[in-house]
Amino acid sequence: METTTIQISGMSCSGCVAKLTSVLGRLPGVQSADVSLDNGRAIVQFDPARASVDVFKQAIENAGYDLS
Ligand SMILES: [Cu+2]
Repeated sequence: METTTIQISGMSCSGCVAKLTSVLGRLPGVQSADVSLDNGRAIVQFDPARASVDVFKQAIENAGYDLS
């Protein structure tokens, strides 16, 4: 497993956190997604053979948030 931290801008409430946690958590190869509103970031634990940071970033943007 690998862990990556992704900075996200545009989250404004716990609903955003729940949405992104769900979006990231559903991606193949993701073991856990820990999204923090206060820090504006997601910490994702994943299997590098099945998932990549690029896929996470794309999913975050598709959900309507920006990468900072
Ligand atoms: Cu929100």
